[in-house]
Amino acid sequence: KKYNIAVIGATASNDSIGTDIQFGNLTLKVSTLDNFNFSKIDIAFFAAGSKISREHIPQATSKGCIVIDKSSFFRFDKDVPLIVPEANLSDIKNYNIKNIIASPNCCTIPIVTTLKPLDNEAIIKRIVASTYQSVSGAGKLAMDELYNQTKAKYIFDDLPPKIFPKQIAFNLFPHIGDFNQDGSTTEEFKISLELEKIINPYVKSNITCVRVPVFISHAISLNVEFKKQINAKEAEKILKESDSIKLHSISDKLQYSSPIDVAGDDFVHVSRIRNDKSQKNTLSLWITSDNLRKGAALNAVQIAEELVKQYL
Ligand code: 2RA
Repeated sequence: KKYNIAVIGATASNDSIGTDIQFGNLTLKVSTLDNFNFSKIDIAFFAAGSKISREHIPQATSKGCIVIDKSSFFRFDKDVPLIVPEANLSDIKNYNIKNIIASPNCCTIPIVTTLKPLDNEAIIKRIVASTYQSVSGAGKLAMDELYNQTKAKYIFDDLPPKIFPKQIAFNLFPHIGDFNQDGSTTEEFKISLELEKIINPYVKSNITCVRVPVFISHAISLNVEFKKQINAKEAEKILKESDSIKLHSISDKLQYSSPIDVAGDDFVHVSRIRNDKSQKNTLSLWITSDNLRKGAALNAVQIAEELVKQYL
């Protein structure tokens, strides 16, 4: 769908002033966020982390601009809808309480895209998830660290970690975000709360987030217990109906997807759906998605499209 874009601007910190970035056929000069005039902007995407969102979003919304925020800063504010269009689009109606809509964590998005249709049918009781998160989730410098550390290893050199807590080349670790008092990490805690806000407040979850030496796309192993009867075949039938999911059925030749297979792709790939024989009404699944697309930018763009379609 094409919309008429009258004004489009790119804004960032002072370090990036004057830099050129491409938007389709346009070249945009980056201006400074400090003096940016939001009064001419209908929708602003904030993708610069919690500190910038906290400091600058109120200034944007006070000028009548609607903000779609990728940071976690407003996600748990009861007056800010946290939206994954495939899962809880109806919550978007509350966008105008604060003129802010939050977009969830890059793992929450593929999880709820997959599980909400199953919840509608069989009601989720408990989710156990282990994530395998690529380094792009931690930004460009983190991608550079994996690249340079890997290269260094091949010439028997060592590049000490700067961005990550441990060596990421040829390694992995269960440490994303900071540690909480109870031993969980902030990343794991956020995903649990987001599942409750999007699916329903009674969904229990246990999450372990792991950083892996992959550049793009996250993978997630899920074990999900339902209140009502459901089996793998029924789940496949339900998920086949979703336009946002590519299902890799056990009857397919290619039975599963890996991060490299899905990088650059807009779908959530669901594979290896199987009955958990240790417990009734429980399924295991494997999902992969491009964390920069459906896990981030694409979800924010989908929110904007729905906003335009329904309200602007
Ligand atoms: C990560 N989920 O992968 C984070 C980014 N928000 O580090």
